[in-house]
Amino acid sequence: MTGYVITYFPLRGRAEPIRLLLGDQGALWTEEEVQIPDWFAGKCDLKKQTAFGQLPRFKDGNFELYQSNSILRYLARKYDIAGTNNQESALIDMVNDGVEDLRLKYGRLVMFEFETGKEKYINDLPNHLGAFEKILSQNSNGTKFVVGDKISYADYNLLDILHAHIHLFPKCLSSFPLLSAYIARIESRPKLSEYLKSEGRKNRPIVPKK
Ligand code: GTS
Repeated sequence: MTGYVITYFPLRGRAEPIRLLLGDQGALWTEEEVQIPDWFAGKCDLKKQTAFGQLPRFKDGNFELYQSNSILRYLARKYDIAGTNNQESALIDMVNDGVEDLRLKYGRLVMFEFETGKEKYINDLPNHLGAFEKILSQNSNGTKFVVGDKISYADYNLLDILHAHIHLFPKCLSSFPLLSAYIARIESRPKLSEYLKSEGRKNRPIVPKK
C-alpha cells in the first residue's frame, strides 16, 4: 500500500503540525476521521491496536507510526528538514521540545481549566512566547526560520501552537514583532498558503467543541 494516511479526530490538534509539514512539502495524504464520542464510548477497536491507546496515527504505506513528535521527526528526516548538521538538528529538537511543553500547558487549559486557569495563563504567556521570540532573534536577527537557513519540522509545530494561541488570545503577539512577522512569512509560502486556505483545514476546529 502506498500513500500517507492520518488517522485522528476531526480536529487540528496534534495532527495539524503534521498536516502543515505535508502541505508545505507538497505531499498528498488521506484523512481517516475517528469520531470522538465513538472513541470514548469504546466503540473503536482501533484504540486497542494503537501503540499507546491514542491518536494521531500516521501511515506511510504499510509503515505505521504513533506519537505526533516522532511522526514529525520521521517526515523531517524524509524531507531533509531536520537540520543540516548535528548542532542544528539539536537546536531544532530543542525548539520542538519547547513547543511540546507549551502545547501540554495549552491542552490542560482548554480541556480542563479554562475558566479557573485563564487569568494565570494569560499572565504567564509572555514568558513562553518571549522564549521563542528570543530564539528567533538569535537566528539571522529573526528574519528567517526558527533555526538555520531553511524550514525545519519545528517551524511547523511552532506555527501551529502560535495559531492556537492567537485563536484563543488574538492580541497575544502584539509585543512580539519577530514572531508576528515570522508567522506572516511562513504562512505566505505558496504550498502552505494553499493548504491554509483549503476547506479541510478551515472546517477543522482547533480543539473539540464543548
Ligand atoms: N504524546 C501523544 C502524541 O503526541 O501523539 C499524545 C497523543 C494524545 O494525547 N492523543 C489524544 C487521544 O488520543 C488526543 S489529543 O490530545 O491529540 O487531542 N486521546 C484519546 C485517549 O483515549 O487517550
